[in-house]
Amino acid sequence: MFRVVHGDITRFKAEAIVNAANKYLEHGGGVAYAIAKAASGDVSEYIRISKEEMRKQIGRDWIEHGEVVVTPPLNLAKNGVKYVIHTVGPYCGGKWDEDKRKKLELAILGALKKADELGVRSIAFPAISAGIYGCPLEEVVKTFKLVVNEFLKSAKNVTDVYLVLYSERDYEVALKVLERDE
Ligand code: AR6
Repeated sequence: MFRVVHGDITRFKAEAIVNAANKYLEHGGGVAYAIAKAASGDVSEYIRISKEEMRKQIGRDWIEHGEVVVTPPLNLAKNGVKYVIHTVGPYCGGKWDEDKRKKLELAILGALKKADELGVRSIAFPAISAGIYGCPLEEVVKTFKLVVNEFLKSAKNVTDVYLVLYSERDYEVALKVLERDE
């Protein structure tokens, strides 16, 4: 099941939540800052943990589209969160093309595959790349819809995937995209 919901991902109850990170896991703004703040209270400490895990899990100081890093939920465990999965979407700056779509697909799929591997049943995503990275929200939601529905056909553990829209307006846009059959 794929569903769009209106809310704050730092309050959302799911076994895994995804962070719309940058490739260095700096968590300087947007949903990344909000997640780091909610998880640890101390954003620079959560950045330190993220970078340490990135070195352990990836062996580098940056991630490519499709690569993900998992960090502990700390305070977000109160929402039933077991893992925070960091993924990096494309930078669009208002533009959209096949290359950006492909990078977003990789970013979404990387997090879904990791969650499935970890035995997670429910996972919540923010609208990756639709904020500071400036990708058109409609295209982002369309990409989510296609990637998630395809992924769910062969998932072993993941059954519930949520796209959490922070603003009422974004939520309305996302609902409209989902209602279209394309
Ligand atoms: N819950 C759910 N969604 C949220 C929340 C929240 N608490 N806060 C913001 N959003 P962005 P990006 C929405 O900019 O475009 C960071 O600095 C927001 O309205 O967080 O992928 C990273 O470190 C938007 O729809 O991520 C990177 O440098 C969506 O989350 C860069 O921003 C994504 O917006 C990544 O940019």
